[in-house]
Amino acid sequence: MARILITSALPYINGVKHLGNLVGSMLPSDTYARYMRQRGHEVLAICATDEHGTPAELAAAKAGKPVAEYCAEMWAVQKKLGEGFRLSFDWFGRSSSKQNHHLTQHLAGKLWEAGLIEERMERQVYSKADGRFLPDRYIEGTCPNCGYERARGDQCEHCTKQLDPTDLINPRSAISGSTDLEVRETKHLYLRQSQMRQKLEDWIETKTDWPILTTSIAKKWLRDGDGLQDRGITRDLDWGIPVRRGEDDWPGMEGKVFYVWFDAPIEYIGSTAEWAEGTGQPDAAWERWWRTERGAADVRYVQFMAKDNIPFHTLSFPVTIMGSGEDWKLVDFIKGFNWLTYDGGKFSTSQGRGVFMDDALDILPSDYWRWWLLSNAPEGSDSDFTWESFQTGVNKDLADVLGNFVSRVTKFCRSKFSEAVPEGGAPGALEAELAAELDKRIAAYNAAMEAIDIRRSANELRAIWVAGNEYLQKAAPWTAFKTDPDAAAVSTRVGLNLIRLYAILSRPFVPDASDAMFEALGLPADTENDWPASAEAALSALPPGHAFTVPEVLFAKITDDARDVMAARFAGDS
Ligand code: B3M
Ligand code: ZN
Repeated sequence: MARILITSALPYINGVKHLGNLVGSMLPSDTYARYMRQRGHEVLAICATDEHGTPAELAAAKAGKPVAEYCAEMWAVQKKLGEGFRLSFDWFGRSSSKQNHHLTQHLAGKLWEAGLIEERMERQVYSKADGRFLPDRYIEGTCPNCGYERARGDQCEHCTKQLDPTDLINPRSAISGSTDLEVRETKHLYLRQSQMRQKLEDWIETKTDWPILTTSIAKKWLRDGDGLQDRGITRDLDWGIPVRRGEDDWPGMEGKVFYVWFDAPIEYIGSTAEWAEGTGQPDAAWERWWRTERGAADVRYVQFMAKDNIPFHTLSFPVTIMGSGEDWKLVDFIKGFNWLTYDGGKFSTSQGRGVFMDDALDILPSDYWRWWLLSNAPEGSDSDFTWESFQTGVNKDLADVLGNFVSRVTKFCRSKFSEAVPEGGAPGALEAELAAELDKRIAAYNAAMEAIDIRRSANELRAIWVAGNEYLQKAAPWTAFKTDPDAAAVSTRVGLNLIRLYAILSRPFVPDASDAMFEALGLPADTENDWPASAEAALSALPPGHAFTVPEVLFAKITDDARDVMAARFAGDS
């Protein structure tokens, strides 16, 4: 049994997330966590809202609420939506928690002691029209690296380069559009990332099993000379974690807070500390996941995130925790994702384009979305959500293959035998063939899940569903029943056992359907942990006489009309 720490990138607080955000980190992290728990490993799955920074302040202002109140409300909304999608985080915390304040200030103090934080008089952009300094995201301009004209002051989303606001060419205020900007002097703290270049490079060199997407982005910014510039980690904002070193005031830094990207990854640790407190455990409980000298040396730590977050997780956050000189657990594996597009373009909050998590759950149950998103996860390249593709995935895979199988087998058994696993007959060549096929498929499914190849895992799972359907087609108990009732009893019994097997294997992808299958079979929920070691044994787990009920339709098909209505509803303003 291994110990696996899983974190999903923290959804930003400023609104309900869209399906692209969901599939870019939270959803696959849940599928992986569920799989690993079912395999008997000790898993801790952590997420939280990322609550600081100017976009939070602006969203609160727009909602006409104090920022603390806005964040508390949006946290509750996001937590509830996560539960609606059955995201099985052990804790969904908040980067504004007291634990994160404490840890962020503590690590800043350690970095200062280690000489890795420098005080600098910074020349910072001040907007006279807006009457304020314009940090990071509130300045837009042309990227000095790739020429993209709408780069933000913290990062160019086109080429992923981390930027400082003053790097931008032709800067303008993103609030007012004003170009009447001037540079004023103000003291700020810089994280001396450049001091850690060699250490980081050596560390990343050891990560030979990382996906190419992850290492290529990390190495690009490490080797490109200026990729590992020292980074400003403080901002002139009211909302955020006050700049202190440990428990002490930081002279000259009054009224400033840490930069959101400094404290956000620390919240992975903070949220784990929140979990310990929230579940009535002592600090030792979270430390054994994070402090290598307090039990975390044998933890495998896996992070999930969209590709624009990779530089912060391969460079900035490791600098923070390595540079502290303390025994913090470093990430072992980073799973990065490309983009999900919506009907050939971008999801857009402002234009109401695309499907957001709240709308999605209003329209259809979470399993439908989970299945399509995971089986089309943007791994090797970007993926495009279209309503046709969604309709096909739901109707073919879920309704025709999995749902139909469950319905056929249970209804047939009820009508020809009874609402109990039939007895009689003995497995023969067809069953041996099925077991051999399943053994091969389950091994492939396991391997894909271990490798966190989400699409490949979905394909293997689908193949396992298909194998059951093909078996049933060949065995044809409805025909056999007239001539050879024992043969019909065997294949019906195997069919019911396949439902049990599907409930277990499908659970990381479609947990509600798994629940429905367990319930129909009268099995306790902990049957999920009975991961099959051999198909032959799994196909006779339910003994003759075991009672079941015919479940409600597991998946309803999406009609062409319903599809067109949904497509029109989410097409956006333009
Ligand atoms: N909140 C993702 C974003 O808003 C960011 C992830 C933080 S992970 C520590 O783009
Ligand atoms: Zn760029």
